[in-house]
Amino acid sequence: MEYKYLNTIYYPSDLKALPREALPQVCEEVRDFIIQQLSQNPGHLGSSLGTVELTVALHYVFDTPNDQLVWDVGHQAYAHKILTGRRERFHTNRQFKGIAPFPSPMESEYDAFIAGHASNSISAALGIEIGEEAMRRETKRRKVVAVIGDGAMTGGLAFEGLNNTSMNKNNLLIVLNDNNMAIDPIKGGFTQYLVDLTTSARYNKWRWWMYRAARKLHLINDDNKGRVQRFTNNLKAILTKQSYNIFQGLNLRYFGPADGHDVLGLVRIFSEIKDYEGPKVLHIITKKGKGYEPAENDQTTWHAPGEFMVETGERLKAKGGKQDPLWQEVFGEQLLKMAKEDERVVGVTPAMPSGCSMNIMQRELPERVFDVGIAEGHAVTFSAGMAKAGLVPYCNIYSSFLQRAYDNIIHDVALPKLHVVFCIDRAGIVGNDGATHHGLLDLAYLRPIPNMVIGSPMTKEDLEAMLQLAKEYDGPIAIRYPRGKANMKVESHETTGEMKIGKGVCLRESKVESQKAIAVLSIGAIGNTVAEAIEAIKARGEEQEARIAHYDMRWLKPIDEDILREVREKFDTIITIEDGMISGGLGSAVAEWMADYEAKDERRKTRVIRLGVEDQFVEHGSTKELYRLLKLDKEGICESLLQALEQ
Ligand SMILES: Cc1ncc(C[n+]2csc(CCOP(=O)(O)OP(=O)(O)O)c2C)c(N)n1
Repeated sequence: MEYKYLNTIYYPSDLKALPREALPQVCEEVRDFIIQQLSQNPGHLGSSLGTVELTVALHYVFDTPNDQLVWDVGHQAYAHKILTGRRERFHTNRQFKGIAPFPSPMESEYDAFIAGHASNSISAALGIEIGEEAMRRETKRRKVVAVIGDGAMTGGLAFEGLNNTSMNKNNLLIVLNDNNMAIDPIKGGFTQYLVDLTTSARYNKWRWWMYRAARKLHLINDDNKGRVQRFTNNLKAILTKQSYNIFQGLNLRYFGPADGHDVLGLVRIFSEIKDYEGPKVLHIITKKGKGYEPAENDQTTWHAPGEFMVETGERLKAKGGKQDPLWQEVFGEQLLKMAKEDERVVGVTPAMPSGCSMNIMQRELPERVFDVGIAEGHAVTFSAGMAKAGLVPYCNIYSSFLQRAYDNIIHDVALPKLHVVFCIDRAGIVGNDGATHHGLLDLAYLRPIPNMVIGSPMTKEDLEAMLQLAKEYDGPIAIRYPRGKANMKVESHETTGEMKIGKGVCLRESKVESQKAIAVLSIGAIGNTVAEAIEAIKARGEEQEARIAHYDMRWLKPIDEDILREVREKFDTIITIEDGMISGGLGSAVAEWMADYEAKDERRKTRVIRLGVEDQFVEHGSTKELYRLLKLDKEGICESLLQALEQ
């Protein structure tokens, strides 16, 4: 596509060389570029369209990469990538070996801090700001800017950052990008609060004008600034019958609300406030999906719409139909069913009702679903409180986001042994969202916690049964399942057995004696790939296939010791397979059990081969490419099994 300006912009220095009047046209071109690119190579569309003007203005005014731009979540940073050396590679965004899905300091010096998980930008930016001061750099003093959405602002970490910002001497600029949306519409006090703030915009304009005039007349200087600020805040309280706004109450200078789509206005404001001493907040109002009608009209769907036709707005993504539901839909339907049968059942989600399909229940029983904002720690402790009162909360959190709530799980749920059901979505490899979003650590981080029960279903039917069982189990219980299409019951399996906590199932017996045979123990949906690998071995020749037994362990904790005793008696070689870190999960559990057993009974050593993810962060790409990379796809598992059979 021919773009008058964009084709000449490689780095912010090229942008800065343009006259101000060119900026609205630059924005149009960046916006069009994002729409065209994302229609073919899917990604986070709505948020990135909403921040085009903001990004252009920031790079126009600030001296990046010396000045540090910290994006929160980073799903809104496509314009930033495009203007900072990655335009020509942008068609590889989120793809295997392509550019990273979120800002990554490992990829570009323009990405000041890692992003992907919400609400860390203020803390990180404040740390950089204070660190810079402490290091007393010879180089030009950097300015530090955090850009945070109103959704990410609902996270506790953001408030911790704000509070600390108010306590320290610093010059941090926080841009609050307020579009009144997260992925789903945001509810809650803070959002209403921002709406109220926005409606007092006229006062703020007046105050801003007065402030500038007073500064010019030297009526305000750095010494009396605080007092003047408090005076004007008091005046505002009298005029608008409102007390301080929350930012002013924290001694942060508050500017705005400003129109976040007026690029020239933003350039003016940034130029004006960037050198002001002290911490400050600029509140801007934007529209998610700005400039592309379908995205403006259905903001949740167009948060990450998949491929689409630009002209018609038709989305090309095939959704899971009735025959092959997504794991998420299985969860959503089962939760609704149980909620209808049992009044104690409630759903809790930290801002992901559509992502985890709790919106199925939300539509029918809205008062029984609690979307608590982007607040995983709170979601867990809130669930603990509800459990204490007698409800049965199904707290659904994506595996990688649950990392944020580790102590809440331990201290508030596991220790008092409260009946919270953790439904851990997006477990295993998630694909194009990459390293920040893979759910590879959950088995390892949950297993050492006393009182935890941990299960992972291999099929749709198993997930339903586990969710049902979890309702009757009176204690903390976690059920983890991946993203994507749910696997159906495999008819050829010898037995699927009744679902019981702590009981696995033998899916396939070996047909020959021990030394020559191997037992494969898997957990979760990856068991289906194991089954396919064994079928592939069978297709090559019956002899090898006859030497493989396959067990679906179903539960990591309590682990099925009957199975472990059985396989130890029958086999010399045991292979564990999981879609998580090798260290700490099923492989560790089995190896530890064998070591403990053999410490008491020296008769024979069992060889345990552990397959899973080695000690590394896994990059982005399609799940197919990544499972291939990790040798956890059918071919990889096939190879490992054949190798084990040969040894
Ligand atoms: C800790 C964490 N929880 C949940 C998410 C999933 N998530 C990604 S974007 C988003 C909404 C963010 O809302 P906001 O900050 O207002 O940005 P917007 O999407 O409106 O541009 C959520 C919940 C996440 N990235 N990190």
